[in-house]
Parts: sequence; structure tokens; C-alpha cells
Amino acid sequence: MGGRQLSLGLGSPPQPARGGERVLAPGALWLGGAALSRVDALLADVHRVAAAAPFRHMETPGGFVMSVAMTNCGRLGWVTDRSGYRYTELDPQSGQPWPAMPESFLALAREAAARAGYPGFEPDACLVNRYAIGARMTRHQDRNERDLGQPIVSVSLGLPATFQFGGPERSDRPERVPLEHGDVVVWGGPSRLRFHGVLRLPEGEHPLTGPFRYNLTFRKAG
Ligand code: MD3
Ligand code: FE
Repeated sequence: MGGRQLSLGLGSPPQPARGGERVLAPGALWLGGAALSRVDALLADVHRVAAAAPFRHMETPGGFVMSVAMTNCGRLGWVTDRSGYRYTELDPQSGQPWPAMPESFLALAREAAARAGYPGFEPDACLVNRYAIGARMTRHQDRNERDLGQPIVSVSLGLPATFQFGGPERSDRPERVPLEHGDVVVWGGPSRLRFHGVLRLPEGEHPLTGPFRYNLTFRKAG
């Protein structure tokens, strides 16, 4: 713990600290490393959720199988299949309710949202994305949630990725934002409907997640 700031004389040079806040765009607040002190609990809970509702590759309405593997926790879970995108109370794979939202997830999401100016944020859905090497997410908007005045909070864990932050139109040229282990971003206000995606995950090995990147997105869906 704290090793990133200490130089022990030998070995790799110290990493720059990743703390701090940056406004990426109106309504989009990057909280660098905001989850770092809790990643052990968060990852343990990711594995607990996945033990109850396994990661799976869902099919898009157009018939493509997503390269990102997904699961959910909370009262509602986001799913896609040939009939469309929607939130469900039951995991279609098991017929059971999605696993409960872990307390570690809820606490972080609430605190991050409050820092960004959304003090009452009560997510009822957390989509958990797992990227293996080569997985990507094509640009899309998130608009299946009932109240688009509520933000989305995202937490990145494991291997780093390049996020593509576009504009309000699919054709707007996206800017590239690196998202690293422990970064939290709150996407609200005018950013909420911007197109976004994730470039193919480059090869790598992370000490805590091996060949994977996990992303948690907290939503008020219902
Ligand atoms: C900007 N996930 O699950 S997180 C998604 O890294 C999704 O797995 C990506 O896009 C991932 O829908 C990106 C950052 C994110 C999430 C939702 C947003 C950015 C957003 C909604 C509106 C604007
Ligand atoms: Fe999204």
C-alpha cells in the first residue's frame, strides 16, 4: 500500500500519482484513482456476483455476439438479445433475481456521485463488463434508463483501456481518454447522452485481474 509514491532505489521509476479530479466535459467528472483504496473489496465482490450470475456474451438485436462478457447486480440488470435492449428483474439465464448490489459497490457509487454534485444517487442496477484481450465496445448511447437526469458512475478495474468519448451525434469525432485501474468517472448532465465506446483491449497482465479489465457502471434504471 502506498508503494506507488515510494522509490525504493532500485527497480522501476515511481509512477506519477493518479489522484485528482478533471472535468472531461460539462457533466463528466473524472476522479483519478478514486477506487484504489477499495479495489480488493470491489474485486472480491465482482467475483461473488459472477459466482451467482456468471459472465456471459450477450447477443445484440442485430445478431452479433458481444466481445465483452457481462453480468449484473442490483434490482435490475441490463440485457440484450435478438428482441432488443432492456432492463430485467430476473437473470434470463437462471430465471433468478440478479444478485444484490454489494455494499462496497453502493458506497463507492454514492460517494462518487455526491462528489460530482449528485448527492441523492441511489443506483438500482450495476452492469459489470469484463474485457478479455481484444474485446471492445462499439460506440453507443446509454438511453434505456427511465430518468436520464440521473448520472452513470463508472469504475475501471484491472488492465487499462482507451475510452472513446464522442459527442451527441454518432458522427461526432470521439476524443480518447485513458481509463486505468481504480479510476472512477461520473457521467451526468449534458454528457449523459454522448456516444461512447472502448477500443480493443491491448495485451497485458494485471497483478490483480490477470488478462482482464472489469468495468462497473452504476445506473438508476427504474
Ligand atoms: C458516457 N461501458 O457499459 S464506462 C456501458 O468501459 C459502457 O465498459 C464502458 O459504455 C466500459 O454502457 C464505458 C464509461 C461510461 C459509461 C456510461 C456512459 C461512459 C458514459 C454513459 C453516458 C456517457
Ligand atoms: Fe455505455
